[in-house]
Amino acid sequence: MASLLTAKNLFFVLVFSLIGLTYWIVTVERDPSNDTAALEEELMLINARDPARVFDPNGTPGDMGLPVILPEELSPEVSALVRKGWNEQGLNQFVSDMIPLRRRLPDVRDGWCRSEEQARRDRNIGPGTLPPSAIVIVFYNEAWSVLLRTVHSVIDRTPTELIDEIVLVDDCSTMSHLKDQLSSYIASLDKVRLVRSSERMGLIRARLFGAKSTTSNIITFLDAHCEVIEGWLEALIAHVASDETMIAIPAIDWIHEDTLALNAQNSVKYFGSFDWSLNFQWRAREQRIKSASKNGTVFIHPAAPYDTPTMAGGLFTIHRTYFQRLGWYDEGMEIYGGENMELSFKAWMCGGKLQIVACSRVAHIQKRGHPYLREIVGGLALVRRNSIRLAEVWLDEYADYYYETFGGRSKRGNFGDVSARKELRRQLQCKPFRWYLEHVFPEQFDPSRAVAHGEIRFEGKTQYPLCLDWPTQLALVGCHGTGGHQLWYLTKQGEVMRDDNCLDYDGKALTMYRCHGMGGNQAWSWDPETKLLKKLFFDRCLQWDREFSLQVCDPNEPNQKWMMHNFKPNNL
Ligand SMILES: [Mn+2]
Repeated sequence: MASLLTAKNLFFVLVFSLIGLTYWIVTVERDPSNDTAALEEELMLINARDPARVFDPNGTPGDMGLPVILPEELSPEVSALVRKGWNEQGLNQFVSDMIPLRRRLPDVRDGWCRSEEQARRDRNIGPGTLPPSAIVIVFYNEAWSVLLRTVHSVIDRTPTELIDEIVLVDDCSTMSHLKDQLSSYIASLDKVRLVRSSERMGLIRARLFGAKSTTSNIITFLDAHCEVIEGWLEALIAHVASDETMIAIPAIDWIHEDTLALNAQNSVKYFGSFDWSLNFQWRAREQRIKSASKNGTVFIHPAAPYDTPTMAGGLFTIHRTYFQRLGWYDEGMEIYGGENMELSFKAWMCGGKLQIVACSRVAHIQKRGHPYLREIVGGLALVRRNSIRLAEVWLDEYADYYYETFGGRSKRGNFGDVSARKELRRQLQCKPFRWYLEHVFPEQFDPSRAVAHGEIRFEGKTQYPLCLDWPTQLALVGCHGTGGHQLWYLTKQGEVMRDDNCLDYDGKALTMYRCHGMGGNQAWSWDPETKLLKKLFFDRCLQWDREFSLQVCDPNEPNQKWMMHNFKPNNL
């Protein structure tokens, strides 16, 4: 398992030890007798000390989504507080706490959205005539300021007629501010209802617990660390109101996890994708916009709703009846992870649609690390188990390409009983996964069309077998036979691909680069006879001699020989 000691792994070991150490220092070494008055004084100083850095037009930090940047010099007490926030929340809670629970955000929608909204209202489609939605927000040990800013943003920036109720689901939090303090705070808020679970359910079951506790026909899910933008819910509801099988997703803007600045430049430029490890990914829309305007005779505005093959998972609007018909989530899945893919695949495969409503904008804090999983023993193994259930039920013959990412089908382990989920799929008469790939996500790399896939093994003389490995830097390390960083695909276009990244040679440097699909620096050929891996155009072959280089091709040079597996010449 030499690959365990790759640079990336070492980096993570280092980072986690540092986090552990600082946490220890903060919790153990902190003197509880420190007087809080001095601390408060310093906080006021932070606010006042450097007005150029803490941009603050109305005396309120973070107003209009502007960044709050802490001074570089902080007292040990404040530094400890800042670190504590990061450790517990995966975001800069200290900064969040400085920002009022109700802050203004700019209306970042495309101008087209406001005219669409007005046109709808002129046709008498709007608040008062559109069906209202329940808004379900699950939280677990969320920071007070982060959770309440989510709730207030919804109340302040949503027409009240569109809100059936706001259901806060406490997934058995342990932090004291989420007990009586929260109950009494929300008692004064109109339409907000708090339900609590007496045991940890996990995000997946907690969302369903909240959804099933409402009677609303339309359910909107939000994460507990969001701030909505004017017009967000109206656009979502208007889009699903007349189409029961439509799942509408807002464009997700980014609240910076360190400064809590609103960054709303890019959200509508992406659609939801996935890699063959079944991780959610974003992918640029550019090509899709181009080809739509090429084929179409009707101009489609870029701010109009657009198809997305997958969803990130936390934010969407769905008809209760449709969610129910699709079998809700797979409740055999634990905590979180994989449920977003399940809903995405089955919505498309079973006759529905998934679209991003670009006029609905919700800003979201992407936390660092996985705070939701942190206290779960074997949290990341649970995500894999969920994904295996997903693959078993929905991926057909493509399931094996997922299993190869961790060493194959024999390494699946115990994933529980999926027979009820398979029966659900049969009853709904859903289409095959291949149909989904061809019709919903044609630009996705299809591993069944790979010319070769598996490890790429060095055939020169070495003490033990070495394989091409790419976590963050290209390396040659001991072959481990369990996929991961050693799982490669040779595509029809000659790309040597791993996780959407391709082996790239520009005449000088050999690197891994995001695959661009245009050949050039990323076009290679592999000959199963000579085992040479040749860079086309430069007419050089990949050689390893304690380091990588490209040399004049020589079929008698053992250091230029590379073994690829599952060679399928018909795919050339
Ligand atoms: Mn989230």
